[in-house]
Amino acid sequence: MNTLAEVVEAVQSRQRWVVTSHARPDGDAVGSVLGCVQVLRAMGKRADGYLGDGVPFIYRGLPGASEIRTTVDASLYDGVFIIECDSFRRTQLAGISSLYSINIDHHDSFTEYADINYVVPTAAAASELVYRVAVAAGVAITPEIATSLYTAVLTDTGSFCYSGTSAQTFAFAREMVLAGADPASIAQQVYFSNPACKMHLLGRALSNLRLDGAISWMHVSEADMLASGATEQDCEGLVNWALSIHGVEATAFFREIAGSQYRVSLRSKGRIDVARIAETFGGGGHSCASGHAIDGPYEVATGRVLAALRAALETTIREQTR
Ligand SMILES: [Mn+2]
Repeated sequence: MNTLAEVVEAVQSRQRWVVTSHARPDGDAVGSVLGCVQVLRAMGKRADGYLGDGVPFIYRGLPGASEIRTTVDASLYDGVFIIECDSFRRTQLAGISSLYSINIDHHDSFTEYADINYVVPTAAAASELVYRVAVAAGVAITPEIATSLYTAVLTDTGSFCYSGTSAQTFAFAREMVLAGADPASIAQQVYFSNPACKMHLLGRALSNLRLDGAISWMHVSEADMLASGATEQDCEGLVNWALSIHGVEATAFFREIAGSQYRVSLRSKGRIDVARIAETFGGGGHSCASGHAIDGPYEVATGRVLAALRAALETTIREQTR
């Protein structure tokens, strides 16, 4: 593992940077990339933001979002700065693995695949690490940088609700507000600007809600997606509705994708470590929020995932009553 100083030195010793994050980007991925691009430019570098899947609708108002591109010509760059990915492949950007690489991440399940690796699992959002880089490099936080980094921490903590949220998280958020992030207008943009199709999809997902003791699950099929006019990005966050039920400890959200496969989002209120469950299916994430893919058919996929959740729950109960 490398130090913050080594990250800054690595940036300073190369001139042209690709800044990127994972496919199906969430608020942390988008906000951190946009903030990082500005930080690197303030360090005198050429820096451009790339996201293999583009910027989701609700984040297109962020400063610099319209500049983000989806494919990269690596020959134009000296290095790639990768935010919260466990591999080059997670970026879904072709050609970048030949570049000098920096990996910054805050996931519990991480790998040290890059030339420089800086991972802080106690950080509530990757954007906090971008902020640390900025401070270490002596970069002043502009209102634009603050807006992007605040949006990232707001969304990655579930509006400061998830268990990773600490005094350190609020200290970071405070710095962003002092630097010019406007909490009310950012919340308006992120939480009160949903496309109508997402609400129709939510209705279908909720009508598929199932409950068994402390575990809940729901799914959306390709037909649900089609009927509601929704796209992949409209699935983000739906899983939280199934977790919001009294007495539910963990939940699974199944999204049907091509070829009888399912993308699974797992969420926990804290007693069950869902990162460990996702890892057994080839995925990963945080102890309270993780994901993985699984082969169908639906009954087989749900059977396997629910069995893993029930086993984890039983283990937790046994340990707590011991
Ligand atoms: Mn994150």
